[in-house]
Amino acid sequence: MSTSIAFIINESEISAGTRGASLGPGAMRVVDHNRKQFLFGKYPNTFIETENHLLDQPTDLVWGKRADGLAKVYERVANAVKESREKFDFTLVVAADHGSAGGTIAGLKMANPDKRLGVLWIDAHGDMHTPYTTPSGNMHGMPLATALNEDNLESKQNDPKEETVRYWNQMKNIGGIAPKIEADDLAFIGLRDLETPEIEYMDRKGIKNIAVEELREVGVDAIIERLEKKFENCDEIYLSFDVDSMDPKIVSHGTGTPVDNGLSPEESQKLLKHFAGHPKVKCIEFVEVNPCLDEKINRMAEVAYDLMKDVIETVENKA
Ligand SMILES: [Mn+2]
Repeated sequence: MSTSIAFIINESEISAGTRGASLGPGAMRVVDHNRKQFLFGKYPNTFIETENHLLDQPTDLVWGKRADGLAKVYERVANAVKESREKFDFTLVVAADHGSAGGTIAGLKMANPDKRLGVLWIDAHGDMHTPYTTPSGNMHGMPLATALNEDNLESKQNDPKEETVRYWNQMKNIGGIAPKIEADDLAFIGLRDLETPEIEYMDRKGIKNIAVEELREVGVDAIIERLEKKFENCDEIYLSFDVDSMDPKIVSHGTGTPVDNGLSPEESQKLLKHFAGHPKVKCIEFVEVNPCLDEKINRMAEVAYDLMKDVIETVENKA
């Protein structure tokens, strides 16, 4: 019996600070076509309806920009992921910006409310901001706080208006389950651009980051071993791969918020292949390819595509 696989394509870019990530999934399809792999055609594709038209208008939700639209996208992503999780062995989410990944986590939890869900977040950023702490109001920096049902009022910086808070609470409570994950079951690799409220939150909760230098020093295998222990008591693991976890000087700057000194594609590949083959991993997400910002034409999409292909091949050979 082979493993059943499905794609969810989410072109929502309303929570990023820069436009263009909505073209990321398409840029990866271009690579697929040019390489004559036809991977996207091999498995069912579900497209998420976006609210990207809201970007053609200013928003007055300063500390949670376009939270009205993102709340709708969350709901759609959560329902699609839930359904896919119930129907298929493995779901590959190819998304634009990282903002709606909280919807992915919600969907996985909604499919199995009694299961303990672990999250491996490979990213340059912590994505644990809230409307109360964000310096920018860009909601792609907040998906993990929705999953954790966290306002982080201890590190409060802003006074979001009532409407923003209403949509924020809606996102935290999707599926009637809050929180979706516990801080103990969250692991980070590659964080190197964190703001004070996020650092304070991590310190309070004892959440650790595996820095790029540390990973390089001890080796990917030792990191995998550590993560295996970390997720020992989780029933399921979701892996979210933000391409900005990788080094823009090695890959390209084809992503909204590139940060120097990131992972190499080889290190990323080793991590992704291990977890793609992991029996507890049922969903992996790729996010934040932005071909509009790519100084090497479509390089970021090529690298992300190759990693995604490795994931699919690994999943296909999973028992
Ligand atoms: Mn991210």
